[in-house]
Amino acid sequence: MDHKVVIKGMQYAPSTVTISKGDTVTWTNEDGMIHTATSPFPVKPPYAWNTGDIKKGENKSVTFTDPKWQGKYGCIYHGRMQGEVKINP
Ligand SMILES: [Cu+2]
Repeated sequence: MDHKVVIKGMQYAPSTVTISKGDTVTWTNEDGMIHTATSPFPVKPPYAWNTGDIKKGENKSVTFTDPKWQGKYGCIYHGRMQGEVKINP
């Protein structure tokens, strides 16, 4: 299953997505600046997962094959952006 998150106004919407293992989350950036969706939060390497740069109008997807990838995530460039992926057991 694919879950969609829109990035707009420096916020992830919805801020929390609850998914099943193996599902995909797709982020779409509607802001004029580049964002990422990157775990863990606070964002610092080594990353559990990372969309890489998402430019305006672009989509990037991550498939959550590892339950340990659940938790809060943020943006590499903007420290106050915060979202969360919950993975059902
Ligand atoms: Cu950002």
